[in-house]
Amino acid sequence: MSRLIVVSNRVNPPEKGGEAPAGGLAVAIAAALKEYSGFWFGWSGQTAATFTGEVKESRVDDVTVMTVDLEESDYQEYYNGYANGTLWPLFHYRIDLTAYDRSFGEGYGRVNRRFAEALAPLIQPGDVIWVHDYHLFPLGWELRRLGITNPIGFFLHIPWPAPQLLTTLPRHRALVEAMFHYDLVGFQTDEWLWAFESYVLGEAGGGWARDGRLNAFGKTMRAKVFPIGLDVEAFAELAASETAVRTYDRMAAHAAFRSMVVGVERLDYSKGLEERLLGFQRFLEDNPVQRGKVFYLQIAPTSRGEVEAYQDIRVRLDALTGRINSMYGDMDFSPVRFVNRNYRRDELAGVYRAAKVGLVTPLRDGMNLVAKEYVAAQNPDDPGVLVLSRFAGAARQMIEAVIVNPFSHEEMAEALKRALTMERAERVDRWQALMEGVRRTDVRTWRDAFVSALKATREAGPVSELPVAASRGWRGVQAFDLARQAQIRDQRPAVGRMRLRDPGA
Ligand code: ADQ
Repeated sequence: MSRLIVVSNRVNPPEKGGEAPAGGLAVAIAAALKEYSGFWFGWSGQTAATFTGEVKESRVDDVTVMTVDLEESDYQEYYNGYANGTLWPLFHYRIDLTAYDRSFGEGYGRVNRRFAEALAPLIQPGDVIWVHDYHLFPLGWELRRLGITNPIGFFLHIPWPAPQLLTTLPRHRALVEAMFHYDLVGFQTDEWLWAFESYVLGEAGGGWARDGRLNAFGKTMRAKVFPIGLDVEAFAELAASETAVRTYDRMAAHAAFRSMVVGVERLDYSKGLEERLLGFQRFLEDNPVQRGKVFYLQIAPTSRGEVEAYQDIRVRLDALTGRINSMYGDMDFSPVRFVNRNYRRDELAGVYRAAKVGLVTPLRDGMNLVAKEYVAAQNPDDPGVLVLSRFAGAARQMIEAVIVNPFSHEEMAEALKRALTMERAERVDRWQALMEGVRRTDVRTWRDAFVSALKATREAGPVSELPVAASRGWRGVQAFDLARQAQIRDQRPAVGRMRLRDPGA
């Protein structure tokens, strides 16, 4: 079997039961590497006075990792700068927070070149290379420049922005052109794929080959949807562990005679935490009978604290929490608990299970694994209700959740009321359908589908037929939009696994 080389910005396999923060990407990649031979390559998380390119090898929880240190200026320009100061906000539709600084772009290009130069000597014929996320768009191109001809795929964990937003980025064409040096590019949902194709057709004058591959910049590649999922078995093990059960008991005792609503995410403006607090406030305002009977626990550890846009979120959330608690609290009760720290994943599983409502309401999110974890942790006989933002990639699959628009406080308040008062039979119906989807689209399905599509794309050889010329340009995009919309409409009933009674009817 060929080796799999996974490349991502940070290399941090989550240690079993470890305290280290485990992002969705880390959890998913570690699960993928345990079953393939190969290694995980990326930044060690350390900075050095000068870049040496020395690769350090180690084993973490059965995964071989190869890491390089970066220079301090790399860290500032590439990581804090271009990746998290420019691309992250732009790709989450926040052009108001997007920093366009020439030095950031230069640092980003430099680190991608350095990664490629350190990685290239480790690649053997027959290896399959899988690059992850927005930190590394140009890596495939850099590897090709160094003569690497192996199959290389790229998966984007975050949304892809609409062309109208992407074109605000200086040198946006170079970024998209870089993607045409991969054999396969994967997106979380049809919506992000659709936005990417719109750019390729409308801005880059590209088109489709007859076999469905995309052609632009004189190159051909395949773009496809691969929704990421959980390592369901590992999560079930965590949820059944002693720590999870102990945490559940502790939280359930705490929530006796009261219902707990839970939110869990990194402290990030894309996750909609302020809007969520305002929605909860509105719920208390509109439903006096619920006051004192419900509390909302928000677990949100600090992330990317060196990036300016992240620095004042905590202050604003503290102020909002204080306001709601002073308005609706009592001598012995606070309706909002805001906890700014990481928890072990087994503890989180216990907290999820004790919560009557999982409130997952990002303003924009590639997929969102917390939504899936919340569902996977529930008691099948008496499950809680998932309230999910329509702007999370997960909402394209998890249609049996209570879907909300997080920008509307009224809608959030109504959704909370509906979730907290939902009859057991309906909760069970919804949960069964959601859990079936979580199982069906787990991390193994995601990994295997991507790796086999990457190999198949390479085996299919060069495209023999020219692109369909009629689909080029903005006129082509209009026709394409209509066709895609019809396709999405047609797919919806197939995605839904049950028809729910409409409680509002
Ligand atoms: P993230 O933005 O990190 O991931 P998400 O998918 O929700 O978002 O994953 C978060 C992970 O971190 C979950 O596994 C969760 O359990 C864990 N976590 C969150 N808060 C924690 C805490 N306080 N303590 C410990 N663990 C915590 C990016 C994209 C997503 C995409 C994933 C995977 O932004 O849209 O779903 O990659 O592709």
